[in-house]
Amino acid sequence: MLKLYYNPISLNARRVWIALLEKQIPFEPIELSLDGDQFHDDFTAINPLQRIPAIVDHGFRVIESLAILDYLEAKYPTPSLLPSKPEIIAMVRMVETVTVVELQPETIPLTRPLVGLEVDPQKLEAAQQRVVNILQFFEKLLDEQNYFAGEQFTLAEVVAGTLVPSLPLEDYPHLKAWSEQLSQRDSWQQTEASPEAIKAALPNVRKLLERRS
Ligand SMILES: N[C@@H](CCC(=O)N[C@@H](CS)C(=O)NCC(=O)O)C(=O)O
Repeated sequence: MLKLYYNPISLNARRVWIALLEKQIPFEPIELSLDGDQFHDDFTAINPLQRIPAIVDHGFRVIESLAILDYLEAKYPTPSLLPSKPEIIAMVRMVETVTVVELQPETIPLTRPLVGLEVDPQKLEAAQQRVVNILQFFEKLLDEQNYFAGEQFTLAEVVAGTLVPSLPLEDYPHLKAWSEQLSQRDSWQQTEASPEAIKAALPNVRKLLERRS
């Protein structure tokens, strides 16, 4: 059976967890504490980069959340989360890339004060401005449609929908409605980290952020 190495508060792992649930792929969840489990030899043999998520599917190992999503889509194509129309592929890839490459790093300065770490006020302001630009862009993309690619739920939701809803969305009515719609799905409800899990993980989040600064 496919094995998923994850932690309940990891956004990167949640994407994969949601895709597995949406596609109804049976899997064995293997929780790593992120308090050192990721550095153990057994896991390092699976992911030399010592990060989650990782999957092992009948002996085939994949790391990096976006690569795992592509693998799952190709290997388990039904239900499809990436329709083949060129415009839809472009939209999905654009939203995925903006989320992971542009938006996600900007949330790090926003998170630092929440775990008691200092943040340079100029860096914080620049990050806040960049987040606003990206949310405005996403808001326009959604316009009057239910999902980024139109009326079909795709990998754009799986990727953006695990990060964007954690940001303040009062000024973005389309994103707010989209986020509320996603929160009704079983896959979102089953993978939502409890407030207790988040609170318990804060010291680990602090350590992870310290290592990255
Ligand atoms: N680019 C990777 C990022 C993975 C990542 O940063 N995972 C974090 C948890 S969300 C992690 O395992 N951190 C462990 C560490 O930094 O020691 C992906 O998308 O899969």
